[in-house]
Amino acid sequence: MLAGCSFAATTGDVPGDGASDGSPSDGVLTDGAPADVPVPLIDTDADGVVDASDNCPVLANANQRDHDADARGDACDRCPHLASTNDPDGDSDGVGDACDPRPALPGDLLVTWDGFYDDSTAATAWTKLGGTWSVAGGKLRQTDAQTVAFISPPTTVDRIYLAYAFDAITVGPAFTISINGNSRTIYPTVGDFAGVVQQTHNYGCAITKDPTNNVVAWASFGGNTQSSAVAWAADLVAGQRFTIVQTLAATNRCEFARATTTASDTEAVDETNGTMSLFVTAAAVDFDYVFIVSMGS
Ligand SMILES: [Ca+2]
Ligand SMILES: [Ca+2]
Ligand SMILES: [Ca+2]
Ligand SMILES: [Ca+2]
Repeated sequence: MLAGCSFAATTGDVPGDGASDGSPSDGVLTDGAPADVPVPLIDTDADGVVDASDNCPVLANANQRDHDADARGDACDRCPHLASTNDPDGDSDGVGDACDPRPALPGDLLVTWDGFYDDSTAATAWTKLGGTWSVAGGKLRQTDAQTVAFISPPTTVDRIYLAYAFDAITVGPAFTISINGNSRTIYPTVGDFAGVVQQTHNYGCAITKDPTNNVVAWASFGGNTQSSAVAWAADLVAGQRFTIVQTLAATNRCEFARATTTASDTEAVDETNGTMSLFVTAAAVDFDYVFIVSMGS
């Protein structure tokens, strides 16, 4: 016992060692001995959520959002839309291998992640053309099933890697519009165009319910050449979920998934850089998320 130290004779716990085994150095208040004190509640990132229950303990994220429900918050999840894919990140560029268009080459950068929560930037900052857009219930919703609708994030990227998921709400019927005096039938379609800045070419990936009622996934090359990647013998119907991943660099690669069925199509391109738009025609759709990576040159 130290002279003048009135509590040093205790055999009880002492705070701060992190142990909880009841030993004299135990920091947990369990036995009522004189040295017992409660373990301080540490909140390293000062976001109001103590470390022990914070899904990003060293990055402030008071809302604790975790889109893929893998217990890692969106704010520190290297693939916030794919569960349990934070690691590995082989090139250490902050984009997890599972969602990195170039997993062995550093320099890719996540520039847009939107889970379409109540404070989604899509509700205000995204550019909308046609359609009736809203953000509610964790979705970006377009509810006008008889129009041509576009929406674009306020993001321009060097080269585009794009992933998104959507659910069909209602589909079709097809309708006719006049473009430059020519009548054109608009079929139910959901997809994107990733375009080249200040040029006319666009490289898209989309699915369409075609005139034979099959679902066709296609890649658009140069804005006017379409090639069917797959014909799924099933209707695009309400309640179905689709995912599309587009990689636009030296090639325009489209990957599609509906339930367990996947398909892909690749078009050679010789231009890069651009913006992107989601588009919906003759359908009402909920987008669940959009994830955009800018690939380094
Ligand atoms: Ca915290
Ligand atoms: Ca945090
Ligand atoms: Ca997560
Ligand atoms: Ca990476």
